[in-house]
Formats: sequence, structure tokens, C-alpha cells
Amino acid sequence: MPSEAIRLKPGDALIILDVQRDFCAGGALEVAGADSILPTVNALIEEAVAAGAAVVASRDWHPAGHASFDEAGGPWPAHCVQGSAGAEFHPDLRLPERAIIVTKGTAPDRDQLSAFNATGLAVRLRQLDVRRLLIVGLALDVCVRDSALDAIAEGFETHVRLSGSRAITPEAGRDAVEKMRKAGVVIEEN
Ligand code: VGL
Ligand code: ZN
Repeated sequence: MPSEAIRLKPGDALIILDVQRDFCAGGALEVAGADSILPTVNALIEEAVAAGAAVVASRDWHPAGHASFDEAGGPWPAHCVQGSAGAEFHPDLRLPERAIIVTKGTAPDRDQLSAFNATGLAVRLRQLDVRRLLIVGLALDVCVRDSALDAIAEGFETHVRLSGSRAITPEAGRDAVEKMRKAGVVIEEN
């Protein structure tokens, strides 16, 4: 059963994962179709601001030679190196001034795929009386998945809107959706 798209309201947070140049067209770890989520994401930002919902944007922010890079024996090409052009948010992403920016992946020796991994985000959201999350961004099968699973574990009602996300591989994307659903994430398939 497809789940209905929610309307953002106070007590909600829009969580935008890693909409950075390196995950978008021409980037070091390009996610197919990544640029096509921008209209959806920008419309959600406008909806969140108008509704008084919080807006959170995470960024992958690795030191050079990070453990997750293939040069160090990790699974990924070098990407989102701190201060590089590839680590910048996509130039068309219209973040509001009051957006909460979460930086992750800074520990040199391990990966931090989830925006909740050692970032203090859950505490911050609870301080803001946030109870419900709408997660979009990149990539569906990696950081969106891990963040959504952590969000459930932290006790948030958690929605993922598929039109605002893309996977690195389609099979892993399908697996991620199944895993998130099983964990109690509401998958909005529109
Ligand atoms: C991500 C792979 C490596 C992501 C980050 O943001 O989904 N994927 N680092
Ligand atoms: Zn990374």
C-alpha cells in the first residue's frame, strides 16, 4: 500500500541528506538522477519554512585519505573532501538561513553514514520538540537508509519520500526500502 505524502507542520523536521556536488552530475561519486531531486527538495524546503517545520541539511565532510576511500582500502572513490568544490552543497539547493547543518564523516578512521552517528542531531531535534521526520536526499541505499534506521531507533516517526531521493544502485535501493519499511519507516512512494 503506497503511503500518502505528509504535509509538513510544526513539530516536524525536513532532513536533507548530502545534496553535495560529488553525489550529483559530474561528481566523484555520482548518483544517477541525483540532480532531478532538486525541484522536490526545494519545494519541500519552502513548505517547511512556511509551516514552521525545522530544516536540517547534512553534509559528508571527509578528511583527505579517509578510511572509506578506495586509496585507503575503503569501498568508495575519494569524495566530499573537506573544503573541496565537490563537498559543497549543490548550487541549486536553496537552504534557508536558519537551516541546521550537520557535518558527518569527519573521523578519519571510520565512516559515519548516518546523520545521527555522533552528531548530536537527535538531542538537537528533541530540544526543538521535533517528533516527526521527513527524510530526502542522497543516497537512498546508503546515508538515507542508515539515517532513517537510526531515526526510528531514536524514537522519531520517520518518513522517507522516494521522489526526493536516488540510490547508488537500483538493487540496493530496493533492499534499502524493504529494510526501512520493516523497521517502521513510512515510505512515501510518490
Ligand atoms: C554516502 C557513500 C559514501 C551518502 C556517503 O551520503 O550516501 N554514500 N559516503
Ligand atoms: Zn562519504
